[in-house]
Amino acid sequence: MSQGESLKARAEAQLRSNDRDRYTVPSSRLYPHQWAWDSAFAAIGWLHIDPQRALLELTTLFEGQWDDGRVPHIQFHILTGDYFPGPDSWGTERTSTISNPPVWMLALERIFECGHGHEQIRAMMPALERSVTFFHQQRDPLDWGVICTAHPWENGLDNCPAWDAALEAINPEDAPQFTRVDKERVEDPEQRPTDDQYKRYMAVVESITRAGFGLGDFAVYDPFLTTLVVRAEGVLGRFAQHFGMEDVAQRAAQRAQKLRQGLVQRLWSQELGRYRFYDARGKSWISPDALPAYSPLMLGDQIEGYAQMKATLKADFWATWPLPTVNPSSDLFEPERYWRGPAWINMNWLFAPELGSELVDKTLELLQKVGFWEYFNPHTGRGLGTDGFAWSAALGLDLMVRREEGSS
Ligand code: 9WN
Repeated sequence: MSQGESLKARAEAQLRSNDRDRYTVPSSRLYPHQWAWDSAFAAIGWLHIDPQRALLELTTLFEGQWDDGRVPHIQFHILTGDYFPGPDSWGTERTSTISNPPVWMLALERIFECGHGHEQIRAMMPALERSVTFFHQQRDPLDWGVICTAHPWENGLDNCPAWDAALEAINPEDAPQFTRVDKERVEDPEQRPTDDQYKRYMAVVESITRAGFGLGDFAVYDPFLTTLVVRAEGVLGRFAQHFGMEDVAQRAAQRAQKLRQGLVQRLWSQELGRYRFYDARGKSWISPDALPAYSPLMLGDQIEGYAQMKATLKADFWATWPLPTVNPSSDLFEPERYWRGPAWINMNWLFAPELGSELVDKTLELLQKVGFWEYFNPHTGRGLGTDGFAWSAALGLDLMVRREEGSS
């Protein structure tokens, strides 16, 4: 068996071990429920094993969609009490109250372009559109034409330095009493957020509940989430064109255009050569030299700053095991702490089409050597967080297939 074949076999075994029949858990030990963006990434892996299983992953995900269109970031199909915060803390029966980057659209596109699920996707079109318009309707409090994230967990980059200032303004004492379970489930609790951060996360959850599940005390305009909403609109538009739904295609194009303009007019900084975040509650700019600040690169060479950002990522962010989530030369860089420096496979997968085959080769080499960890020290390659992490396996599998197809 070649190295590639053995990595494929291991990725498949990993996904099967995280499989809960209708959905995939990110990690059996640390995250034993259905997370939205993890599930979408898992579907991309399932596509290469069993396309029907990939579609089932996403139809299960959409069972949890709220009437206002939001696809909740966690669905608790089984009430086990083995993850904190569970539904009681969110004030719901079965879901969290925030969304996640709409990468389910990217997963569906990958499935679609491999020739599967056309009829199911056609039937899902109204739900898909609502999953994206939710962000326009409920995540732009200043009417800037950009999307904000309502909780550090909403854009998925929980501990990113972009949230520090806005979280500082949250009173940790507003959080109810709670007991964390995550720290017992990783080898080294130092790699997880601190207790003080957790109190602030829970205080933000409380504020969202108080706001009737609208925006609470945390609202940070975010180039990463905005970029992924633009990409989701692109997929929606292409699906709509394929199905002859001209009105849907037109609406998606208009919304995408508005966000592209908003990104450049509101968040681009010529001086820094990257995009900034803006705290809509504290009314202040946040400009960490972190990977998500470069994410509009994913929109292709027509976006402002494309060449400059690409050059920076290929120089400053080119660690032994790229891509670090914070520039290693920044004071904020911590190579082993959650989203403050480690490399993550989903970020590599998202950036790979623009950064090319070297990134894909390095990513696959890392997975081959170290295994399907949650995140990785970008200098040493050490696996961090939890092992047996679904999206590391699923996206590794997809990168392998793409490399073989010559389309990475
Ligand atoms: C909170 C499941 C999720 C990922 C996030 C990652 C982490 C949860 C946590 O795990 O967040 O949602 O408990 O830390 O940061 O991106 O979706 O894998």
